[in-house]
Amino acid sequence: IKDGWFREINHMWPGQAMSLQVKKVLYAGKSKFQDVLVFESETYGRVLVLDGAIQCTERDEFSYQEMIAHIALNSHPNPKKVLVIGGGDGGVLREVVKHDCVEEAVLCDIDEDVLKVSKQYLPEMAEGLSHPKVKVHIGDGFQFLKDYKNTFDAIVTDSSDPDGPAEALFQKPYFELLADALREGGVITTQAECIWLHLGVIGDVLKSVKTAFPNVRYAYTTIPTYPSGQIGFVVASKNASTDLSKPVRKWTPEQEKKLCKYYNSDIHSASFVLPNFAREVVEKS
Ligand code: AAT
Repeated sequence: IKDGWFREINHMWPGQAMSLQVKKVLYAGKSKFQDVLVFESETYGRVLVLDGAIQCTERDEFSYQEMIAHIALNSHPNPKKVLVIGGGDGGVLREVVKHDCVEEAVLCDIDEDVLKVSKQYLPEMAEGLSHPKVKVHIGDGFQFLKDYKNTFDAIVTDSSDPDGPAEALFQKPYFELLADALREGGVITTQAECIWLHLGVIGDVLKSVKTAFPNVRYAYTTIPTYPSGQIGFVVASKNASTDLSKPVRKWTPEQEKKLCKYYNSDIHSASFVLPNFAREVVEKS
């Protein structure tokens, strides 16, 4: 933070940096795994930053949390048991428990400090952590998965970027563990970066996921405070014949408006439509 502005400088997006004007720093510390910063911004509400990278802001977090959760859950006919890897702020859990069919949602984040500061400073996201259907585990997502076979209907990987504690969550052995941890018909979504910056990463992740799943797609959402304003998800299912771009369960338009600020069944389908330069990479990978 310099002259009252936070700048998101990172070698993963060289030569550019999202800047947010800071009203007040609320928390700045070092956890066992990463630097943790929370500040009140002038125009985006409160902001959570890990190792210098923006994880969420109160103003636009719903775009990412709704899309990564509901694309997976509405691509499964009856998800009962759901796992979230990462997502320590609780926002994805808040979305997962909106589905009445979900009986249990488990979260595994590596960093308990993220949960602590979220409970203290980001209550509208952290409410997901204390929902009665939710169980929280602190630990590495990769290690955690090794103990679960044939258990979950949907797994959402809401992880930070690949340089840091989340590195293993972008590699082939992780996707094999995900496939094994899913029950028949299971679905995943996983944070899969930006078409403007990370086509190489996206291609590699798609290739790895395709070795473990027969049905693999890339969808995305728009969000001003993630690098270049766009972030995607690799979506995959164990069922080869499901068209992941067509939700198998839908809320009514009235329910959608009540439950979601971003997601609706039209945008679910639209989020899989890619511009030519990205489509080429996704189809080749
Ligand atoms: N919903 C907020 C968005 C995030 S949060 C990413 C979370 O992943 C963090 O809470 C971090 O502690 C957790 N995490 C990192 N590595 C692991 C791991 N190995 N196992 C479990 N949890 C982990 C993502 C923001 C994306 C930013 C895009 N630039």
